[in-house]
Amino acid sequence: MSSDQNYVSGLIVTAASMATYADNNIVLSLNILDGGINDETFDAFAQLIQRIHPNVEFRRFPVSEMEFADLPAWSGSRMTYMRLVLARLLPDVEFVIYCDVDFLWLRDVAELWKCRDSQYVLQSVKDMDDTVQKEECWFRKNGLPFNSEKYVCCGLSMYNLERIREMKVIPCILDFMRSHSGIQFPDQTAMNATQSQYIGLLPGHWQKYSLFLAEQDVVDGCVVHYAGDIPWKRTGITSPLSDAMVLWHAVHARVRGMSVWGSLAMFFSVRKIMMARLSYLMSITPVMRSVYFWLLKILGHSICAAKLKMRNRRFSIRRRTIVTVTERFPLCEMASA
Ligand SMILES: [Mn+2]
Repeated sequence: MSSDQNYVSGLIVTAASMATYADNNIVLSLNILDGGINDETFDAFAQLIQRIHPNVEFRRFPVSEMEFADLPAWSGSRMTYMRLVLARLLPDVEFVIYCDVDFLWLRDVAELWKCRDSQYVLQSVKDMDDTVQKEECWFRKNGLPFNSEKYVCCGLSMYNLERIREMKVIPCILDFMRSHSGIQFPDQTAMNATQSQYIGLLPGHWQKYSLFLAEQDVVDGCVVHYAGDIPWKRTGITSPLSDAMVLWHAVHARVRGMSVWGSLAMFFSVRKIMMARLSYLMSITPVMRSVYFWLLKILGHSICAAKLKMRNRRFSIRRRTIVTVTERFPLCEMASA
């Protein structure tokens, strides 16, 4: 996992949920690529995870975005490139699971660990349709072959570091990024373009996108990726406060010993919370939905309506299910730092 101080809430939920669902008999070895987390915050975070899982060990690696200063920023930072330093930072490690910190684990990581297959450089889940379509256009425009069935999202990905070192994959990826302009998903695009024959597909439950999260996914157990839907960053009419987001805040609140409302209020104003929730409820209620989209259109927000319609293939999650999931988490009170 990689995080800076701004993403600490994400790191807490990602690691706490992984620890909660992980088999207690495994050693959960967490490698944190630290882009500038305060020491007090890191200690409070480590204590919290140790309270959740009996066998957890931490390794903290200071990393700097400056190493990748010549590559384009992604969502305002270069932390995405930290995946590329794993093979160097962990010279004696064969396999590693990399996980972004906009995740919520509702499944045992030990089960994913068993899926590792040494014929691949990288194993991951197919990306969402929107992304695959965008990438298909870009690949075609650049005269590159594209296999839409094998285009993966690197947000949660399992790497064979041994093969990466042997096959000199990293220089090849950097080279690709430096020689192509207008790359849409920096190192992910490069990984898919250069390693396509060494990519293994994982079952879909190892990455369910929050924008399309259904009740059944939660009940069956999956890993949720809040891709383009970060629960602590944006709310408003076009980023509605969905049930998937409420689920994230419920877990965040639980492990930090606060109320769901308290978790939301940490990041957003009351007005924004109300608007975002109302927007969500309107856009999932059958009749209201058409009225709402029509209203937005005549008020001159047609782009906003279209965006919402496109994103709004969300399903509702029952309150009972959210409570059941949340109660699996130990009630903690993370030292405020
Ligand atoms: Mn992500």
